[in-house]
Amino acid sequence: MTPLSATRVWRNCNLATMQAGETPYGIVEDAALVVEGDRIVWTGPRSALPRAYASASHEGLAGRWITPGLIDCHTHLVYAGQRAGEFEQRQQGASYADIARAGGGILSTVRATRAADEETLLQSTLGRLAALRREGVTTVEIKSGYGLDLQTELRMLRVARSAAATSGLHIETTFLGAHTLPENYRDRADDYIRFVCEDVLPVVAHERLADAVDAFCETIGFDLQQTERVLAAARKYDLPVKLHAEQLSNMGGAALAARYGALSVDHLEYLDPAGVSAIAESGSVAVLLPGAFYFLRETQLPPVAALRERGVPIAVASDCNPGSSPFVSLLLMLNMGCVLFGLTPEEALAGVTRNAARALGLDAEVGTLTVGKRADFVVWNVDHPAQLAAQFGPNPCYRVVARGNTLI
Ligand code: DI6
Ligand code: FE
Repeated sequence: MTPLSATRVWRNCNLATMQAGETPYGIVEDAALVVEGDRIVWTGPRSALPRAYASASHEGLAGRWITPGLIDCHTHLVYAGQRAGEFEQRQQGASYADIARAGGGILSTVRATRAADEETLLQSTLGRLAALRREGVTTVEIKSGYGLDLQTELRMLRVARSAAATSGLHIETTFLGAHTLPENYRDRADDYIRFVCEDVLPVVAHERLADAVDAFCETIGFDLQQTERVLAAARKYDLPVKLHAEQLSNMGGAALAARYGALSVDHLEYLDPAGVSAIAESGSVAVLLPGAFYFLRETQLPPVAALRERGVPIAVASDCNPGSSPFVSLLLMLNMGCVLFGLTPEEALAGVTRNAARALGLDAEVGTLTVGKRADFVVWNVDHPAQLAAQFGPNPCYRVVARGNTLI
């Protein structure tokens, strides 16, 4: 990391500001970007660069493109172990739900994560964050949910918090105690929800370990009533909510979350028209997770056309986790969002910048190249921003700047 310096000008570049409603991608060609400390203070065509910046330190970028720092707004990347054996089982015909019901799936990662100490979890987390960062990610959301007991849930959230300091990335944490039913609560889901809401969430809130609360509303997760108890408990602590909804079946979770003003509703393959309307009216962001759709070989597509038609902001995230989306690459998700879900490259890029920021409630701070926002941006070796979604392989990331610090 280089230290903050006063004023820096980046020029001979093209900007994809990703501001809504202007040119596609918010493109400004032959542009300049000026940073003071950790803020963007000027953007525009180079010919209009104020003279005041003439004596500042300049870096020419030889025609490269700058986008906002990428934002992965849905991950489960604090965990121990791996589940390649389940992939073998699925390729031999078992389903994700079959494996979960047999005590594998999320519970298998719970066993491994409970057994791992804080330092081990931190090191594997930092490795995954470094991989995201190398591809231009500057903000990451990380969920708990592989502890399902007080100590391990707290440990996961603490690891996520300390990873922020070490990685230089902005990390938002989400408490996902209601991820699945732990073995010691078998057939007692209501009791477990009581434990999550009354014994764990108060500690999480008191220690300020979570920025939001999430739950898995699904046949292999929690039903609508149980989910609502979690969302109501979050409200008591003034924590915003989000929800894993309609991933494997239509439970009505998205409409419920919308009633609670959810920042986002995530997955959504089985979302029905009533759910689309509920989200459209609440202003929640629809977070699409093409990695899980792909890896579980799902066939039910999220209703992208209906979401588009109703003007619902769409985000794209990795869902990085060892079971349903073991992919530590947001650029790969851009491509999958386009090829599998029919997003345009511009929609996909908005989904990992502007709309992902909104899904985290951070849209005043990050997500577009806008004067006053945090100086989080990426310089790319591409000829056009669509290339970021169109191709995958040689990493096009040339430079990553977060809060004005050059990370790469
Ligand atoms: N849905 C998912 O895709 C992840 N969690 C969830 O509720 C999967 C988590 C896992 O399989 O470990
Ligand atoms: Fe998830």
